[in-house]
Amino acid sequence: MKTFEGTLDAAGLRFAIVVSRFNEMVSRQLVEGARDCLRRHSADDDQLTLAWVPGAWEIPLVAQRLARSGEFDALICLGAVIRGATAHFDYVAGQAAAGVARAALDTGVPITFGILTTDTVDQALERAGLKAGNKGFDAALAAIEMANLGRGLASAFRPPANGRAASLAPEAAARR
Ligand code: INI
Repeated sequence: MKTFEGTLDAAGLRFAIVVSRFNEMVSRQLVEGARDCLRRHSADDDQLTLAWVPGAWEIPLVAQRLARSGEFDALICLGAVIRGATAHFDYVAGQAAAGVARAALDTGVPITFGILTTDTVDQALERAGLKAGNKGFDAALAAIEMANLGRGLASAFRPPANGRAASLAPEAAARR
């Protein structure tokens, strides 16, 4: 049986983080968690790009643009959408999630989802380095695994004749 599983070695891989400034105290901790994870898994700091956007709503467009550049093996999206008194939360959180998923599917580049969607600030802080871990770290770990899985799949399966590459990150793979 052929089995594929991405390793957790980030050496030589290129990552971009897209993070929203809204609820910045939380977002900064998520970025720290992601950077900590990348460092601990041997990523090179000069292979990391960081893009700040105003809010989670703006994350998908920038993620899609960076993914399309072909410069990255994987992207990590970070932010915090915290429920308020109105339905605004549902629109922002829902579209951020749908947009990130679409950017990944449209480009073939792995894009992980570290955007917190919580009812309270405390719940967000707990997931940004306090008692519930750091979801930025987790999203970076998933990005490393998916980037390596993409490499493994790219070398095992040829792109089909219609030109759509089998690689999770076809442009990045082509540059290697
Ligand atoms: N953006 C967030 O990232 N988190 C939030 O909690 C949030 N709330 O609650 O409003 C939020 N709103 C801003 C939104 O993402 C856009 O930046 C804004 O609507 C401009 O397009």
